[in-house]
Amino acid sequence: IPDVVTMGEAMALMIARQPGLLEEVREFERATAGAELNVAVGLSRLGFKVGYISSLGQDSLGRHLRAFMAAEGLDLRHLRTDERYPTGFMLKQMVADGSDPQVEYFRRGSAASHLSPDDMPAPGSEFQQARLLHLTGISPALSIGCGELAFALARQARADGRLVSFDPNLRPRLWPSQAEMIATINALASQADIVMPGLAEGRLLTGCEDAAGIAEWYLERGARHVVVKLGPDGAYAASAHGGYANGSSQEQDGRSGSGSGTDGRRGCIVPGLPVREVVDTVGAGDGFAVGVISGLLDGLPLSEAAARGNAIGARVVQFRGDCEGLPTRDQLALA
Ligand code: KDG
Repeated sequence: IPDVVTMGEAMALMIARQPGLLEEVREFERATAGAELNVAVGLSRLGFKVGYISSLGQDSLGRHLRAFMAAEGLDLRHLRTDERYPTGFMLKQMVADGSDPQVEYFRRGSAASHLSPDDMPAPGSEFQQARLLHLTGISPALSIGCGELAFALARQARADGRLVSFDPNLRPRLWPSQAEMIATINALASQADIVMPGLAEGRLLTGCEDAAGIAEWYLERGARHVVVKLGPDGAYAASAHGGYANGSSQEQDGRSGSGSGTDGRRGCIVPGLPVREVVDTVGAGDGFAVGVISGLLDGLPLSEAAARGNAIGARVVQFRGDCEGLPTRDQLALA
C-alpha cells in the first residue's frame, strides 16, 4: 500500500543551455517536469512509498518519463500508456539573475489531459488506502475529465478519512477565464486538509491581502492546516486547532507577529533559509510541499514541517531542473 498517492500530468522538459529567448537557444538539456511528479519524486527520495496516477503517450518522451519514474522508485501500477495521444512537453528558459524563467507548454490534447474518472483506482484497492492524496490546481486546468478525476479522488479520500493535500499551482494561461480558475480551485481546495498556496496565489484566490487572512479563509472552509509560501521569507503556517507552536524557534525569534491566541490568528511565520545563488525557481513550491507533507506524515508539528518545506525549497532553487535538488534523508539532514 503506498503511503502517498498523487495524480497529474508528467511532461518532458527541455531546459535551455544558454540564456536568452527560447527561439534563439540552440541547445537544450532533457529533464522531467510536472508539479505532482516532482512531489512524488521528492517523497520517494525521503523513503515514502508513492503511487502515481497518470497517462503517457506511446512515444520516446513517454518512455523516458516512465524509465525515470521507475528509477525513482514510484509505484506505476496506475500509469497508463495511451497510443492515441502524445506525451506533453515544455521548454524552459535559462535565467542568469534568479528571476522566474519563461516556460512554453506543448501539452494541449496530451495523453494526461485525457485522464478521466475512468482512471480512478477501484474502491478498496491499494491506491485507495494510501495515508495521503496529493493534488494540485493544474489537473482541473487540463480538461474537464482530468478535473473530474481530481475531484473524485479527493471526495473518495475525504469519505474514507484519508488526508488530502492541495497546492493551487495557478497556471492562468491554461484556464478559459480567471473567474473559472478561482471558483474551481477553491472548490477543490475545500476538499483538502492541507492547503499550500503561494502568497500571490492566495491573494488572488481569497481576496485577502496578508498571509494570516489567506490562512484563516481556508481554515474557515474546512482545511486543518494552511501554509502560505512567502518565497525567500519562508512561510506562514496555521492550523485549525492552533497547535502549531510546539516550542519551535520561530516563537522566540521575534518574527512571529501573530502567535496563536494573541490576536485571534492561529499561525506564525516560519522564516526562510538564506540561499547563496538562486539558479532556477521552478519546482521550489513542489519541494516545499514535499517538506510539509513528509513532515506531517513523520508526525512533526506544522511549524517544523513548514521549516522542512523551506529547507527543501531552498535546496531546489539551487539546481536548474525541477527534481535535481530534491534531497534524500541524508541530504536533508545536512541542509
Ligand atoms: O511546479 C513545477 C511545475 O510548474 C513544472 O514542473 C511544470 O507542472 C508543470 C506546470 O504545469 O507548470
